Amino acid sequence: APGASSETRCGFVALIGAPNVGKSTLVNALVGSKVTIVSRKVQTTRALIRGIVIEDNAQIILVDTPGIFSPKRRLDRAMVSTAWSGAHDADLVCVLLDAKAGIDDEADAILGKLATVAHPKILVLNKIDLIPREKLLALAQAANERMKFEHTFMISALSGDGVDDLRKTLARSVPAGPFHYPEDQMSDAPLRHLAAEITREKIYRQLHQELPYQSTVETDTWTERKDKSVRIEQTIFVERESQRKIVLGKGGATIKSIGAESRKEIAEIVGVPVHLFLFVKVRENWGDDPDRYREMGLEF
Ligand code: GDP
Ligand code: K
Ligand code: MG
Repeated sequence: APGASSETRCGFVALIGAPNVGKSTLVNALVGSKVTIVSRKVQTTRALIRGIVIEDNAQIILVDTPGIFSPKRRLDRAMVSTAWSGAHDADLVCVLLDAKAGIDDEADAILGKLATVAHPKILVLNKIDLIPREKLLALAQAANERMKFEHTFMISALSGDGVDDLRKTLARSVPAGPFHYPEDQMSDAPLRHLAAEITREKIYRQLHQELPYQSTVETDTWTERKDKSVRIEQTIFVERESQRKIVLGKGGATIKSIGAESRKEIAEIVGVPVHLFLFVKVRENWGDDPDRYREMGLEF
């Protein structure tokens, strides 16, 4: 029968790499829809987020991880160990390098530690739109001298160049077995979580100079109304009163514009009109509170 489990393949693919190499952009490009948020800011991705895509009768479950870097704060340590646990739990590991940055200290440390991960590995050189081809080949060679990669891809997650070939190879590389998720599911994150993440992305984009990354967003209520629209209430948590003022802006101008951008994007994803209500609250030291990481889905 079509779709019988003996003919299908299914597996977990972890995307590992330094902050800002383009892991989240690639997950969205492979899925073909936004399932995880992207920004120029490091540590945008905090937990393991799964994007799901079907290709050639294979269900590929992409695990977007927080970037790997030398952790100092407690939240940072939790994020880095979460990233590595994502690699150990996967069937396959995609190692991303920023082709322009090459093997810098961060990439060097990650490659060193990856040599101890037994799973098959695929090397992905991303951001090829930013460098000439000769440099790429030298980088591919240098990385392949460090350990065995099953394949090497040179892609631009941003433009989509090379992404289809990578998806096809992933489909062939995951193990035989039945699908883990329904065929139409693109993410394991509930919509209310994605909606909160989208607001966080807009905060980062508008306030990347002024606001440190200690802010978090929660969806408090999600109510479907008779006219098919959705009313969503979210709270933005910051650590200090001064940060609350920054998020609000003069006369509430900043939060208004964050809300407008977020509402537009959430509405595109849910496909119905959205009424978004944002609140800003100060919650001191949440960055050091282990219960907060648990709510965000981090392991530590
Ligand atoms: P992550 O931290 O590894 O998840 O990286 P993100 O996906 O958040 O991307 C970090 C930044 O790199 C964002 O500004 C992206 O738009 C940018 N970026 C990602 N992929 C590419 C690419 O292929 N080319 C270029 N030029 N920029 C990219
Ligand atoms: K980022
Ligand atoms: Mg990310």
